[in-house]
Amino acid sequence: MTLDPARTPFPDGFLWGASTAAHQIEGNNVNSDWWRKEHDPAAKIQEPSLDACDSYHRWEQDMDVLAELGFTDYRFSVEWARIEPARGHFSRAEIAHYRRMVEGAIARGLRPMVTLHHFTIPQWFEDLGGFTAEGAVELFARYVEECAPIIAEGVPYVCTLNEPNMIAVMAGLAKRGEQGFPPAGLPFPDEETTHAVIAAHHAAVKAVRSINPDIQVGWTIANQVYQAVPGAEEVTAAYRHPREDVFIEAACGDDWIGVQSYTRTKIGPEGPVPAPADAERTLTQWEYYPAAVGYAIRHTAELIGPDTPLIVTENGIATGDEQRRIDYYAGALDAVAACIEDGIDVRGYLAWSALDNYEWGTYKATFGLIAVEPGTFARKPKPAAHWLGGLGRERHLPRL
Ligand code: IFM
Repeated sequence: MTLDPARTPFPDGFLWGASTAAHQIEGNNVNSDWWRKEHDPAAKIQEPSLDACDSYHRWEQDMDVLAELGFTDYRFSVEWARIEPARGHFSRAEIAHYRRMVEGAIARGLRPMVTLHHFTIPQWFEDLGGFTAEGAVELFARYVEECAPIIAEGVPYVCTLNEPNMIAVMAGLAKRGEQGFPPAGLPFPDEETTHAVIAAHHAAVKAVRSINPDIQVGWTIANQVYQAVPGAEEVTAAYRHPREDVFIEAACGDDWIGVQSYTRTKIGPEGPVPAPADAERTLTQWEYYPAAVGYAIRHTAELIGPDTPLIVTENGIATGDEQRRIDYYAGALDAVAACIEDGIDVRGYLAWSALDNYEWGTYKATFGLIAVEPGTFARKPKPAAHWLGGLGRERHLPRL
């Protein structure tokens, strides 16, 4: 794939990075709800996270590799279950650990984007009832305030909660005692959880701004790219609203909003329509559809309006075919560039994920730009990592 020197749509300061989440890469997150779930046979989780990528100890190496590859930004999350392993006990050591990570990123020329909550919660918070428990929003806000030493200096972007719509979807499944997702589309989100996470986000935005008003704070939405089969436009809008739009609307007034997309979902008059049997699928069984991110950006921008910048905070593919991974990123970046050329304020592109990691129940769905050898934890950048990192340096787009 040759680069087109005439096509450099990315503005100065564009975030060019990769994303991770603590539970998926750190290993031994023993005080979290997920750790307990992974060891509960009734939860029927394929495999536990165990040591993950051992990034709790190897974060310096992760950052070295990303910086050497040419990336300028690194999104990682701090783990509430480590910072507050027991209610009201805040670990100074863990706070210092995450501060070292922030400083380590800056020292390597990587701007840190810090996510405060990426799916996992402390087990004690889960025992209370999670986000819908009495006082939960205040407990989350208190945790955010305690993160001040981590984020107060040198952190340009903070994400409060990652994919709140998926949190509400998972809560809906759990409340109804259902296991697994339907063949297409998403289960109905729990409405109480939807309200609770929106309240938690608003409380967290306030807390972050009082820590440092210069921090750009927002949250990141899982965009499913619902595409209406002709005639099903109203059904599609009604299907999408509780699963996505309500969370985008709740970001009004934030400093930015995160777009996270991987594939699309077609909606017909009766609801979601599975992709045809012969459609190309990735290791997560999602339809291969690199254009998704462009649709996700356009829908988000239309809903939130021109005053809120967008950042692609996750986008990528689970595959073992390294050429297909590059093809996917090339197609996705082409779509991102077209959005920028059309005047949409997209400020960054962060790939999911920096490393092959724990994909919520399995290590088989390899989303990583960097492979991690089981047992030795050796990091090995894949061709897409070199390609994408180099593109970050050049800022020219490939000619497709
Ligand atoms: O791995 C997840 C991540 O934790 C949240 N967004 C989607 C990714 C791929 O499924």
